[in-house]
Amino acid sequence: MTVYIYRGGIPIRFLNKYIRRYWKLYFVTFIFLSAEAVCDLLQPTIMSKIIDQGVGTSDINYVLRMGGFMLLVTGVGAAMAVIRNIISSIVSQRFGRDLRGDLYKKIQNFSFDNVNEFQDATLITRLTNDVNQVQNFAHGMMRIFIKAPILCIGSLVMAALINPSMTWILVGVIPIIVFLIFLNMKISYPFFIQMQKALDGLNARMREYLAGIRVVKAFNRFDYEVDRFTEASKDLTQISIKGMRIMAVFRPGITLVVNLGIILVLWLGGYKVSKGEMQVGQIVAFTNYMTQILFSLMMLSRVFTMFIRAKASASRIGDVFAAENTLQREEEKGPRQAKEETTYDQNIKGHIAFRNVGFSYGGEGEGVLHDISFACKPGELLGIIGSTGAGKSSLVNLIPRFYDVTEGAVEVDHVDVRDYNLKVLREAIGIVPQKSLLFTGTIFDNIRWGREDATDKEVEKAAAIAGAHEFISTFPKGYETQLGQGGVNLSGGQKQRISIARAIIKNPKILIMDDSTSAVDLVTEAKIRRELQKYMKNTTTILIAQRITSVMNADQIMVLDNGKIAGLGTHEELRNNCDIYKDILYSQLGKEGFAHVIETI
Ligand code: DCP
Ligand code: MG
Repeated sequence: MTVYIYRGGIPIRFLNKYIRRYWKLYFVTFIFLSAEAVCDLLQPTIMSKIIDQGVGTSDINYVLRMGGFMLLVTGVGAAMAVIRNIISSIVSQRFGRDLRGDLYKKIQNFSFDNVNEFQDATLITRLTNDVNQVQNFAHGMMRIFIKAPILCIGSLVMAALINPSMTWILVGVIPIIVFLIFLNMKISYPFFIQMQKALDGLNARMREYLAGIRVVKAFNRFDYEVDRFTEASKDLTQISIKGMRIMAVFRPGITLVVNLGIILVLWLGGYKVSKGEMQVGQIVAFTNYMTQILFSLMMLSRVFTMFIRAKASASRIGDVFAAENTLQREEEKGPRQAKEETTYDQNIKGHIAFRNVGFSYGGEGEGVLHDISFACKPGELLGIIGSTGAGKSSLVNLIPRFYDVTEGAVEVDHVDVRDYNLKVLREAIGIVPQKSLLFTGTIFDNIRWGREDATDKEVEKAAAIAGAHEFISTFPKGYETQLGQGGVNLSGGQKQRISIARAIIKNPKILIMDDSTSAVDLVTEAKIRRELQKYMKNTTTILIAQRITSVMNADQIMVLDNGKIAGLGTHEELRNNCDIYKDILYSQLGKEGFAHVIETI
């Protein structure tokens, strides 16, 4: 499979858009942050003045005056912090919302190839955890980004103003701390990336398990699944522990360096005080500035850790944004340009033609379909039969362009499907997928999902054709019955019939039913078929089936074998000419025995 992910570089250019959108508010928070920093910087100096000039000389008035001033500075700082916090929360929440929304939209537009490439589980982690990481960083920036450097440099300057002769202690300590922080980041960066990957693995396991919980229980494979989950969980734990261990070494290391610096200040300061070169208050202020420097550097390192995580997350999000939609890619590559707003919609009659179609997933490998050619006139019924894996679903998926052909062309009304506006094309096609998927909501909503403006009567009519009206009526709440996620409170056959109703309410020109009645009993299936023939006369229908009885009456039957057409014709023709068809026929007639009876029901 071709991979469209950027492996090199950091595709985080997508962030520019949000930076452009929010930079003004960011700027405002930076102003507030700077003001906060100035307030913090003033405190130790004021304190040293109170100690040396107020307490030292017993000047109570001075103490009160400066104390009041200190209170004012603190108050101003606190007020700034509150306002800045409000703004930064709003901005980061909005930023997260926008990013998540855009990402979701992008994923919505993904072709099936794209989704296969990323897999559901990683898309979910990217949509949730990765967006959160980036959002956290955006928030962190507004809390500390400007403040930390101002505090750090400001403390240095203020300390130098108090006593230049001891500033060298600070000048010596800062580079050591910076170096330690840098080393910490360099070592821990790969772990964060691994952590994210391990989290993906864990999510994938969990999703698979939950989706298949019934099978797991039925096969008593609970222990096996638990083991697999534990395995994934262990991976995450081990990597996290390694990452944390590095933190555990560096954090105290940094504190140690600073404390050594403070000891040096106290020791040297004590000596200077005894010699009358310095005052006690100045030493207090000095150690205060020292801790502020430590504090600001720690904050900076926090921002950097956040940055590292956010960078890893952002490039994972960037991969999604950078993934080219494989369908669009085809359009750009080929000579054809998608015609905007083509007016085919009114006129699509439902003529389908495959011209020497070859197809393989991801455009590589030996291919799933080979040299498929056939045509269906509007209103015709084409039955497709063939063993599992023959390529039946793959063949019909080419018509609504879930995938694009690798060779040849698929035409609807003599126009290449790649020349249609995708929306217009899909509007004309109704699909009942092989695996029925219903949504949370009422039965009514699920059927009307096929066409938003369908009336109650139309919904009922569609349900009746699909053979669903009968069983829906037996529910106490009828069409208002709530379905759980995936429609768990319906039987397989009931789900299939609702999916059929959902497809036919669209009144499509082309109806594709991919093994849609496999879970329906033979009598009901025959009934549905008759109804379809009656009401969908003008709809070209492609019916994939396992049972010959399902396709016996079709205008044409295609026998698909290993991606090739092994026979194409009516039941009579194939019965005489196609060996594979004969085999299927005899095996099924032998097994079901009564197949011929079904026709007469
Ligand atoms: N295949 C693939 N990637 C997919 C889907 C299918 O590589 N996303 C492969 C698996 C099969 C081949 O393509 O070897 C044909 O698969 P189909 O789903 O088209 O097969 P059928 O629909 O005929 O099988 P079934 O009757 O089981 O539905
Ligand atoms: Mg199939």
